[in-house]
Amino acid sequence: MQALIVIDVQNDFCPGGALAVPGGDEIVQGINALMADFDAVILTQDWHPAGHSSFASAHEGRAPMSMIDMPYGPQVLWPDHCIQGSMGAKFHMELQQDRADLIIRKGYNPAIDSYSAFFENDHKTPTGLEGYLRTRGITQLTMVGLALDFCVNYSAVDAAKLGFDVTVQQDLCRAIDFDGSLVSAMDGMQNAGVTLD
Ligand code: VGL
Ligand code: ZN
Repeated sequence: MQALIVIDVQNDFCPGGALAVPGGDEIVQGINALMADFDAVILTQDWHPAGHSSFASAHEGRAPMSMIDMPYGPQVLWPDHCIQGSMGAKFHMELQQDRADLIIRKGYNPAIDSYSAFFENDHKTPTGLEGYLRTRGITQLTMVGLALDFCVNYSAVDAAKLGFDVTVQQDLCRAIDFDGSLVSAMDGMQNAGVTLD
């Protein structure tokens, strides 16, 4: 069983959004077309409460895109984005949502960010996606979406560590590319045994 996992194709990660990824909207039609090739389609949705601890605005005097040490490790402070129920948190209007078997939300814990679709950034707290995939007998995953160097990267590496057969289809991803993040993400995925297609 093969699943397509579509990571965070949401308005805030597309041009005009609060944390716009360059070209983020260019991948939508290609992702829609790919859905027919899979047994299961899963969408992930970054879903933060207002005042989330990953927002620079929640830390007095801190600028967006600066780093902070959280109890679970270093964390980039982001502009406010993907606030629960907001327009920015909605999927891109043209993303085909009807084909999705599961929509998994992440980043709802106010104290911990969650780039990965499998674990929060403490690398311990599960989202439940692993159990869903295993109970459905899904072993092969193809990942696409936003952003290649953050949520796609963390999701792909976690999935590979959990023993799934993981491919990232790069032409249907776009990156933030902040402070060397893209180069280190590509290295990390390669080392984890992710197939970069
Ligand atoms: C993401 C930064 C913050 C992502 C989510 O989807 O890659 N990046 N929240
Ligand atoms: Zn986020």
